[in-house]
Amino acid sequence: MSNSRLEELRKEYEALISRRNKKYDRNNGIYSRYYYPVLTADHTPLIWKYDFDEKRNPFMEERIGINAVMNTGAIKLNGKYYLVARVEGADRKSFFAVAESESPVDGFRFWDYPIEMPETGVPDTNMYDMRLTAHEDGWIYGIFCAERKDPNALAGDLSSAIAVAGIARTKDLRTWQRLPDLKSKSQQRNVVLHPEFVDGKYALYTRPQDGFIDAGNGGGIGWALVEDICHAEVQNEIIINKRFYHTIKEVKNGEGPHPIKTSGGWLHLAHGVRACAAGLRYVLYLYMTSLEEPTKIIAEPAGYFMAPVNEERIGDVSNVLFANGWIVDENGKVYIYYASSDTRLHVAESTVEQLVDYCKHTPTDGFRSIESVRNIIAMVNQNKQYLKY
Ligand code: M1P
Repeated sequence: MSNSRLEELRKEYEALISRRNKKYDRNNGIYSRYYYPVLTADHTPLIWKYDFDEKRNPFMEERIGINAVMNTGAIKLNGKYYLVARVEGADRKSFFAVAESESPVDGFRFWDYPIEMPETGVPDTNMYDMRLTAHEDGWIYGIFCAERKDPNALAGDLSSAIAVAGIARTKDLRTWQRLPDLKSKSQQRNVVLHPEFVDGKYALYTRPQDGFIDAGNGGGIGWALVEDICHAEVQNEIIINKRFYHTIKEVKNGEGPHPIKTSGGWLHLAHGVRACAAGLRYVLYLYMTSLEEPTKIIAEPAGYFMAPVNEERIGDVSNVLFANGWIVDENGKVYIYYASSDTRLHVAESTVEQLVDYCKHTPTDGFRSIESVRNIIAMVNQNKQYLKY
């Protein structure tokens, strides 16, 4: 029985991995979503989950459960597409694993082994959401959230945690060198390394937060320069992308992957969070900063760029889109790897040109209903020749 069951599992698995993806026909002119998720829990290798030995596993039971595959770092190396995904086990522990493909939109297959990330002197309870940066110093850095129980939690409080930025580097995604965690006065999540030196220093996008969940007084996406990445410390932190009342990023925001350098400025992808009766709603937005002054915002469309739709709306943490990886191809195409509801990973396609056009020509947020109406009136006035009444 077990042999035939294993055969069946293998067939299903190969059919899933080799399934070709397709673009949705309908789009908003800015990007196109692809139909199938690029990675799910079902994409994780059978050899991670099943003991293939019939004697030890006569019923061919799943021995290790995988709950979700989501928020991924992304990079193209030697012509191949690599995702360093957040994999979450049924035991709630997240870890990193590399999936590789010849194509940006399908065919992703995990390597046989997940990443055995080296630790610092302080053990990590959980690790997730790696941002990959091929830095001009020659290393590929992975900065991620390292989570540990709050040592000051009251007895009986088994939930309070501390988030810090873990830093590791590699040349090949296989062998990782762990560096000391980022030192910071506040907790930090969503820390991202800028790909170039700025004034001879490493530049970090930060997200200071009062607590593990609450951004609190942390005013938004921050920026800090660091002399030595092997002993990184946030000393002077400025907020470059602020949160605002009654916007999509009222409660929290966070940098996605590192920004893309374009002739018109640095193009950023980020997530914004607001609260509603259904809980927190996470959407994606874009903004641009100046090439000369990377802390200066030069464009920021109002509202979201992508929000959860259809099945994306439902999952372990519903109503969430989150992205920490994108890849720009040599032909200017951009592949945005975004996870939905902390459950599965999707891809959307655009081009640098389209995204910059979107950033530079979408009205900015006027912060009040009347300003939104005025934006529409201005649009209608431009379209006067097409008016019906
Ligand atoms: O559950 C939604 C997201 O919540 C956190 O993001 P943030 O720090 O911005 O609130 C992270 O845990 C992220 O992994 C998760 O997708």
